[in-house]
Amino acid sequence: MRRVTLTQFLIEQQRAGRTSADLRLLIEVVARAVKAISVNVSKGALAGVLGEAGTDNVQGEAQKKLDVIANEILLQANEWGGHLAAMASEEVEEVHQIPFDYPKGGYLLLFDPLDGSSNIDVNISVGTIFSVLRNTAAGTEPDESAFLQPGTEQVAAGYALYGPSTMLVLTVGNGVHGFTLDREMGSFVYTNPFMTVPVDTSEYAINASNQRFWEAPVQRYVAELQQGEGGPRGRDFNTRWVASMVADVHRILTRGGIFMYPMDEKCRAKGGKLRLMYEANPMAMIIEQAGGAATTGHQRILDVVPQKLHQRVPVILGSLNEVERVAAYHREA
Ligand code: P6P
Repeated sequence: MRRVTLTQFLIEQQRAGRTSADLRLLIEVVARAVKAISVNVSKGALAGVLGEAGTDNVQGEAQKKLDVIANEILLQANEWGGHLAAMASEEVEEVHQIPFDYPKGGYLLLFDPLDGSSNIDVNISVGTIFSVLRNTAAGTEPDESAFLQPGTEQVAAGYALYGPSTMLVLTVGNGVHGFTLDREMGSFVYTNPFMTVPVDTSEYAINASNQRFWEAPVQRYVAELQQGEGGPRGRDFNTRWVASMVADVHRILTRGGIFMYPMDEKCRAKGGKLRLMYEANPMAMIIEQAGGAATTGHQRILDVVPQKLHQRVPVILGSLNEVERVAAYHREA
């Protein structure tokens, strides 16, 4: 069977009026950057990129952590293309402006360059998460306020998963589509059209070591799951926790499930654990586009109006019926 690549998929989305030429270019550039990150991630200890920053590599340069390298790859890949007005990264406090000698475009790119990087040193899957907004700011240097748009304003969202295979999962608002990197050809092959989240599941993902910190609705929900067949849910449930959001979300997109990093007493002071703009929002767009749901417990994640670029939110997402159950328990509390 003839293989369709990411490039052909994006040209066909543009031909159907679902993406602009600039958005297509932006996604192609991010995909190329993700391939470079995948090469670095897959080298592991062979490339001396593991462990903490601060040591010197063979050239005597300051050795950088892999997430710093991933951040630099994404920034440098996207600076010159002329499709962006500015960028924001989990790794960088301030908005990253496009260098003055490059043209600017109409989009804002936000990303977590290497999410789950604490798993790198133990060779467990990690990922890159990205979100695209339209630039609404006047002037040539958008500041933080230009980025503070609710997740409903995203024009595209996606992630790369550096697992046994490297995959790119993407939505431009017309369903969720998965691509697998063919390392020999160096191209992303369209392997997973219209990925959907089953509305029911018997699998849940949460860091159970935080149980004593959870709020009552989550305590109630998880306790019912743990009671299994003899409890109010009438069936046994299974649990998974990779501690790499991209891996957990990808599993849910592939076979269903519910992922929870809810508000708890430990992270309350920070507003939650996960970041809104470049973790929760892109994943929420993907999950909703795949027929699932994503809530803070009190409101739809995509409706949250951001106050700060790096703000955190509680995240409960995945199979529609389970997420709605947790949201109902919050309403009843
Ligand atoms: P914990 C990784 O650091 C991350 O941001 C997400 O990818 C992941 O879901 C979560 O934190 C894991 O948190 O508290 O279980 O280590």
